Amino acid sequence: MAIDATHDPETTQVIRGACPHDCPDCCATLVTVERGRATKIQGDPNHPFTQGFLCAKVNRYLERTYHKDRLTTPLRRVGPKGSGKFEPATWEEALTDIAAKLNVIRASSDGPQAILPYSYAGTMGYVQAESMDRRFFHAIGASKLDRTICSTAGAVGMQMTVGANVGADGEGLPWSDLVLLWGTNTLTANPHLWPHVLKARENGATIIAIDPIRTRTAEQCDEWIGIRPGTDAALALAMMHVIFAEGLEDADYIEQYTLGGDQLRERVKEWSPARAAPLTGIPEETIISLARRYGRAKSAFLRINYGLQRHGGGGMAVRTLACLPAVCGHWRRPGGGIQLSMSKSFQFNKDALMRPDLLPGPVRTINMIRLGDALNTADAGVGGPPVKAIVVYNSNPAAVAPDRNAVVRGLSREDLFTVVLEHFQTDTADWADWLLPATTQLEHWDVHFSYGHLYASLNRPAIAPMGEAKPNSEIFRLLAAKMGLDHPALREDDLSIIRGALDTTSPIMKTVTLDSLMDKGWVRLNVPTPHVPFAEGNFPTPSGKCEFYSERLKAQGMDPLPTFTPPHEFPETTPELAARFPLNLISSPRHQFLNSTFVNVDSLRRDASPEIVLNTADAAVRSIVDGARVVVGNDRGFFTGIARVNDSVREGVANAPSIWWTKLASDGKNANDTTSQLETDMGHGPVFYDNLVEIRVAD
Ligand SMILES: Nc1nc2c(c(=O)[nH]1)N[C@H]1C(S)=C(S)[C@@H](COP(=O)(O)OP(=O)(O)OC[C@H]3O[C@@H](n4cnc5c(=O)[nH]c(N)nc54)[C@H](O)[C@@H]3O)O[C@H]1N2
Ligand SMILES: Nc1nc2c(c(=O)[nH]1)N[C@H]1C(S)=C(S)[C@@H](COP(=O)(O)OP(=O)(O)OC[C@H]3O[C@@H](n4cnc5c(=O)[nH]c(N)nc54)[C@H](O)[C@@H]3O)O[C@H]1N2
Ligand SMILES: [Mo]
Repeated sequence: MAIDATHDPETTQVIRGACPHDCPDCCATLVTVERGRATKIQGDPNHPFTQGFLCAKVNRYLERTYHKDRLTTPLRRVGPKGSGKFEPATWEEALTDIAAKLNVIRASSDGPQAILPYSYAGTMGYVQAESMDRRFFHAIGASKLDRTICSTAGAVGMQMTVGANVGADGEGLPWSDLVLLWGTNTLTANPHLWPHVLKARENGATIIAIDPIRTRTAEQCDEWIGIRPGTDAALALAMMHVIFAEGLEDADYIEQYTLGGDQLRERVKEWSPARAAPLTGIPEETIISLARRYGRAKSAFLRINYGLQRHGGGGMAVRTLACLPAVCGHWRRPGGGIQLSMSKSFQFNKDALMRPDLLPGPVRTINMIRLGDALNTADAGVGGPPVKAIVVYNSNPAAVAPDRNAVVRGLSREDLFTVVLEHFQTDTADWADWLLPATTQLEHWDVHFSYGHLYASLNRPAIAPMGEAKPNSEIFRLLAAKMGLDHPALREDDLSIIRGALDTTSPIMKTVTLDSLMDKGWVRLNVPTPHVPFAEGNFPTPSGKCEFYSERLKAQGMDPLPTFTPPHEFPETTPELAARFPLNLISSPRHQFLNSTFVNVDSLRRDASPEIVLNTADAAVRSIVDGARVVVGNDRGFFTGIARVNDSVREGVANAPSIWWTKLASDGKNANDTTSQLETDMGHGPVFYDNLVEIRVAD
């Protein structure tokens, strides 16, 4: 059977692709196509990191692709705003009307900045997520969107400490002697790391989960440390206290490759385990034992992910944890170090993709997590004109953005012109004036980086577009032409865009060529396996060292040394709020969903309803029994769900596996009815898990 043969309707073919979803794993896929129809999707068994299996969700990708509810023609709103009532229209009608309306706004006194793009990571592919779309919005001079909704707090925390969001290579795990899965639910959010973790265990490593929730990952670990949310920096500081006090640091590594060792040593003297214990909710002995194990290990792998940085002090927490491997010299060896993300190892040519040079001049930036404020304020919350048009693609803000009530209030504005590019009629799509059908990964070209491994991948279209669906890139090309924009960069086809993305002199990208990608579907960056980035320092910071002490943070008025920054909503610092709302709600991904994607796939949602997991003690004082219908709320809003009472969450914490489509929940709400638009200490990120609520039995 031919792999990637030219499309021949008479034969069975296997087409190489890449999973587009927002997940560190970026699996290499093989799609079997029979007579033009995809009949099977599987992982590529030759891919060294993802090794041929797919997750619970992407195993259902064909069900999603051929779903009866796929959008197949442009749709024009006919009912009142938000009613979700549409009628089919032609592409010509849709593009003509959208172009005219956007041109009117551009020419009005509000000007082009009244137009706001809103996108995130429905697909991670460069072509469909950050190429023609960005060129289009740059060319018209629209407001820019600060895409903060996931990772910026941690990314800045890493940048300030090790210099960039570069991490330890998961393929080094077999050499690890201790693995800390710290604020990450590996088996759900990053399942292809797990076989590598198991290799470490086979070789004798201990695996420890540090998470307020005993997740399915924590259950598989040798130990679960149930930390209080938002207190990780305090734990790391106390660990360093013990490490320095007992001489477990790597003095030579500190001397050669770090900045501010003496100041850090002084700082952590303040952080005895006795001080950290009540803050973190972890017994002193556990802190001491963890510190000793970490200090005595030779090659500890610290896998953090984005869960732990969704708190007010998230940037500082990541920064503080990122000091640990330098203090103990774990970076020296394969399997040692810290990994938040591998993303900055990839050096695709972003300027060629996005063409910032097309911008007519400086434009304002709107933070995507403050969409509620941006849509409800005369100056969009940042100065300048109100937002008069929003073009949403690769995102479902009416479900995923914080402070959902404010977002929906904004989307309901009669004077807001809303265009949504989608596969399905999502919660956001219900608010559209125009709803445009987009292709899925099986139907378009793309090129991918990964944030969990070091392989770039190519995605080839396996099947023809469903109905009249078009790739995002094509929709923006057509819209640009209709609006009279004639720059050649707005006409480039998808393969040329990919060529441009690969056009770089960066040595790490030397192996990543269109030929190599066409040949095998994926290719490793030009680094050895495993890659040990900081064995001899070479940190991409201003000083070239791991910066325990950061002049850059000091210049921003922040503490230049690692410290503990409490959450915005925290009993010790906001006691009155905590008295009214004593439970910390975490709303992390449900195993079967990918953010709000896949929620409408029946075999994944099954007949489930939103659930809220409570600790037995917290349930008892509220007379909540397992299976009861409960209301979770605070001053921002509320949502309902079915209580699950057990000890998989620590006391004081509740967990609402997310992110539900509100229209598939009986109350039309979800966890983001309770989350806030507050920002993290670094990177202007969201604080989804820094969220105090009260829970009671529903009436
Ligand atoms: N199946 C599935 N996979 C996914 C996703 C999905 O929706 N579904 N989403 C993808 C995306 S967009 C991302 S960003 C990643 C996220 O990947 P992860 O960061 O691994 O996922 P989260 O579930 O957000 O957070 C991980 C864990 O952090 C814990 N946590 C929350 N607060 C704290 C804290 O203060 N300290 C500590 N130590 N732990 C805390 C949560 O209880 C949770 O178990 O996953 C990706 N993969
Ligand atoms: N309460 C709470 N809220 C959260 C989180 C949480 O843990 N708890 N997690 C946060 C995180 S980490 C993230 S990353 C964000 C995720 O937020 P989003 O990036 O908005 O993710 P999704 O909800 O998956 O929505 C993506 C949408 O893009 C569409 N899509 C996919 N591919 C394409 C394409 O090629 N073209 C077009 N036009 N559309 C496409 C999908 O159909 C889907 O509806 O949510 C955040 N919100
Ligand atoms: Mo994310």
